[in-house]
Amino acid sequence: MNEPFFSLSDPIPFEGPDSRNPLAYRWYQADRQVLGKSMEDQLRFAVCYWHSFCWRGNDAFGADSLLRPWFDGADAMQLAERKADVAFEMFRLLGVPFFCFHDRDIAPEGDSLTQSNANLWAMTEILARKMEDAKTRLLWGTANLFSHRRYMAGAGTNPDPEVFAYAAAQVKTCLDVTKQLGGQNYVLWGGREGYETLLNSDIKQELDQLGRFLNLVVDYKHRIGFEGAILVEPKPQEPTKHQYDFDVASVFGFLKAYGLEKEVQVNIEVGHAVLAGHAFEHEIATAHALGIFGSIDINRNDYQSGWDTDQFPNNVPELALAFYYILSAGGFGRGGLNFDAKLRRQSIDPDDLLHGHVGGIDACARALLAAARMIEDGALGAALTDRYAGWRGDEAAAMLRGERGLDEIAARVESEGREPRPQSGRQEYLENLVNSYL
Ligand code: XLS
Ligand code: NI
Ligand code: NI
Repeated sequence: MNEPFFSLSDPIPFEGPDSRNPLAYRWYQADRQVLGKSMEDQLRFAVCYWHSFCWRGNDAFGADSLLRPWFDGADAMQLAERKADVAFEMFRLLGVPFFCFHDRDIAPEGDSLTQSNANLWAMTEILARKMEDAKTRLLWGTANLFSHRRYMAGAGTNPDPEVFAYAAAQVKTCLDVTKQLGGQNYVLWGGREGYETLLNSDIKQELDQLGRFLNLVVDYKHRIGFEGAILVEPKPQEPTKHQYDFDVASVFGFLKAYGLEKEVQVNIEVGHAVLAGHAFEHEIATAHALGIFGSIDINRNDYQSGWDTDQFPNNVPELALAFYYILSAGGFGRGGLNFDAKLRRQSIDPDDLLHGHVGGIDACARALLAAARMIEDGALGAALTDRYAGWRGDEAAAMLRGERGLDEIAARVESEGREPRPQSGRQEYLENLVNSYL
């Protein structure tokens, strides 16, 4: 019997906004109905395995600061089991409905691909057994195609076809495992699918490889009858200088070019949007506009640092706007809200993991309530509808449908002789309106 890892044994209770208990929910009440669904079903929270249970607190200037009982020892599989025990203990304490992992987070890499696969299947069985007694389900699985040195020049985009093939083999097993565990989605984040210098990188060749790689994944998904969505996670840079899946719009262009825009959607991460110079809600609204919204990785970046700091989310007004765009477009569907967030390097106590998640969950719950008020009140939506009302006229609609040529439009404008009447964009009014719901 192992020592308990956390200080709590009972799940985090809901105590309401007035509670001073730091390990209680003040806003997140799983079964509270919001816009016709429980908070749990609206938000579909997931804990990510890598930051919570695999990261050692190391950074570019210092070694491990987080010392966990499953980090070092002779038997890697035993350590992986101990890690899984703590993971499921935390899922139970938080009451989260989902989790996410990389293949190498849950099971150690072996000396050969065969050995790595055997480790992965053994751990898959162990997780499957744990899931029988837990409410927590798998939101998505993904293959780690960026940590091992074989992937230093990319996986699908590697100049060496043998690395491409190795990565394909790794994804095949990871998809099998994700399906076996009932995963709702499968994610590909192209951590090293980019370049450090153009001097040694052939963009056309690498994009063709990446397009082939993704087509192979989609094809295999259909062959095994995996019902989850395939999601690409955009990020502009880091670790590479440039990543091909730069942002949502670039991913859409890439999907179109390789015939995948109906097959693949996006997993949007707050910190990656910020790195790309976008607001998070910009990425969400763009994905909806292009019909490729899938899921989100929730976290926050330090706005001054210039890298992906993966902090726990705590900014309610920012989250509220993001949720407004997600809910207005129909909510998460198969997607969810994955805490791709890690502790700060000095937060070395086990319970710090609980504080990070409780705060993040509460900030999201509070933001959900504000977003629901925006939707229920309808003033923001009405202002938007109003702004485009002109396009509902017959002539305007005919122009948009492509039924008028440039010459016909020109002739009409000249014959009518009317000057368009500028209208206020009302930005300050709208911003004040948003604040009134928070
Ligand atoms: C890294 C990414 C990564 C993906 C999963 O920046 O966010 O954690 O979510 O590979
Ligand atoms: Ni992520
Ligand atoms: Ni990230």
